[in-house]
Amino acid sequence: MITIWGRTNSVNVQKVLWCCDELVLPYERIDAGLQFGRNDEPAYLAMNPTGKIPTLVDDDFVLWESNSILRYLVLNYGESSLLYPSEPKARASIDRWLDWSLSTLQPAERPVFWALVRTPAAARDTAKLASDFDAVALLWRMLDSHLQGRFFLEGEKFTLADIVIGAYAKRWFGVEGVERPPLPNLERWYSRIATRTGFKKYVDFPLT
Ligand SMILES: N[C@@H](CCC(=O)N[C@@H](CS)C(=O)NCC(=O)O)C(=O)O
Repeated sequence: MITIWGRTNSVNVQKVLWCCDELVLPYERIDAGLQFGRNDEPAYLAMNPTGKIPTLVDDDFVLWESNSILRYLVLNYGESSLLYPSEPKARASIDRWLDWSLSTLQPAERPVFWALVRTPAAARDTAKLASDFDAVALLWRMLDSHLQGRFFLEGEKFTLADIVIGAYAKRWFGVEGVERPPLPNLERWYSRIATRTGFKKYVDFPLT
C-alpha cells in the first residue's frame, strides 16, 4: 500500500497526487507540514531527514523529493505509461523540465506565491513583490515561446513534464492582485491540462 505524507495545498504534494490519479493508483495520504506539523517529529525525520513534504512510503520503501517520487511511481506502476517514456531522448527531454522546475521555476515563483497568498497585504514588501513578479514572468514567457506549435510541453503526448509545470502554473494563473502579461500559448496549454481529472481533483483549488 502506498502512503503519501503531506498537506494537499503543497504544490509538491499535488504533483504526486495528480500522478497517482493518472496512473489510477490507490494510496492513502497523511496530512503533514505547516499547520499540521509532524514533519519535524523524529519518526518523520527518520523517513525524510530534510523535514520537507512529500514523503512516499511504499511498503518498506521510503522516498522523498517530489520529482523522484513521480519517476518512481511511473517506473514501478506505469511501465507502459506515456507519462515517462523509456526512449532516452524523450525521457531526457522530460527530465529537463523536472530539473528546471526545482532549480529555477520554484525558487522564482515561491516568493510571489508567498507574498500574495500567505502574507497579509499590509505586511507585503511591494517593491520586492514587483521585481519578483517580473522575474517569474520572464520564465513563464519563455514557456509561452516553447509552447508555440506544441500541444503539450514535449509535443503531442501528456507527460510528467505537464504535471510538474502544470501544478506550478496554477500558482501563476491563480494568484490575485498582479497584472499578468498575455501569454496565449501558455494559456491554451493551461486550459488543455486543466481538463485532466487529476488537475481538477488535486490542483484546481483556491490557493492557500
Ligand atoms: N525539492 C523538494 C521540496 C520540498 C518542499 O520544499 N516542500 C515544502 C512544501 S511545497 C515543505 O515541506 N514545506 C514545509 C512545510 O510544509 O512544513 C521536493 O520537491 O519534494
